[in-house]
Amino acid sequence: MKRRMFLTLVATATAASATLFTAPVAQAADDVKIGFLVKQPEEPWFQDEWKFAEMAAKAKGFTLVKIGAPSGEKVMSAIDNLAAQKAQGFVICTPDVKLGPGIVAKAKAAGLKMMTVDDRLVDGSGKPIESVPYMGISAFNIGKQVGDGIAAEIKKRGWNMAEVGAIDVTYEQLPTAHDRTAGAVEALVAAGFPKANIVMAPQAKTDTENAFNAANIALTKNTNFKHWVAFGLNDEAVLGAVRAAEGRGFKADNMIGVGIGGSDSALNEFKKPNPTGFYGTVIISPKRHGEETSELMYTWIKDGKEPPLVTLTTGMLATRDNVGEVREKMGLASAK
Ligand code: FCA
Repeated sequence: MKRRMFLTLVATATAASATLFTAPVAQAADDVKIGFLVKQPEEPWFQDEWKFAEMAAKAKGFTLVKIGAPSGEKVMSAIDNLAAQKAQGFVICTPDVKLGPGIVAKAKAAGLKMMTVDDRLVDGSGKPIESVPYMGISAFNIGKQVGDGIAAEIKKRGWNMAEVGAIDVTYEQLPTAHDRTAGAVEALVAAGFPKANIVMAPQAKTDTENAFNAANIALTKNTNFKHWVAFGLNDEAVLGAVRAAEGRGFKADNMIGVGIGGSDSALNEFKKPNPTGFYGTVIISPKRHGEETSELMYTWIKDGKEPPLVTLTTGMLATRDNVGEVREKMGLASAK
């Protein structure tokens, strides 16, 4: 009995002080809180997305809750957590698109609005879940820009295409990754690159280490090429291939790697005093993917206006020679 009284007293005191402490934020009841979940928080692209989401939060006056969610379990507990802190919605780049139906059900049960970014959720049969608003890159076209950039540079260097191998770092279980590398292959072949010289290098995870391992196998199995080129779903994939090629003596003069992204992984490579095999990147917009998605979610919560169901963003090819200009054109220059 005594114990219960004590507990009641503590609870009352806590409640009282909680009221006291939150009192100054008078409009707390209709404050907007938005979660931003990303699958690989250590990747510079996602750091940039968060940075731009923070900018939107500051400008609009909502609270942003950044959560790294590298597994299905983490996504599920993050949604519970958001609901417990009275968030009204979240933006997510899922660790696995096949979690789609589970995430949709969980968000619905928790009463949270949801929008996806970068990677689109799929249903049990692998089709995109069209009812969930999505902002992604125009993957196939951006892949084509990668392939065109590589082909132009091969021609500029006067290489004989028959003597060039292409490392195609693939991650087929992710539709946007498939579309990006498929676009690059199509553009290369259209430019006269021999299809037989394209070597698939499947990576187990979308990071540099796994791309390095995949590319090493491709290089070991194909010792007949004089030069190499490489492409993949992002900058990290291409950096892995570039590092693997360097290990076998294919440096800047004999390697043309073109990534997708344009965040620190690529920028740091361009800042090195001497060029590397990482020749270029198609810069995409973490500003649109971070800031605009958060603003769309904010408007949805505040005014009930649902975001467009599909928004596809574009990119621009940049090399170490013009990266500053391209970032400027894309409205990214002030971000660093
Ligand atoms: C996917 C990739 C990221 C980034 C993003 C736009 O999520 O894994 O590296 O390219 O699309």
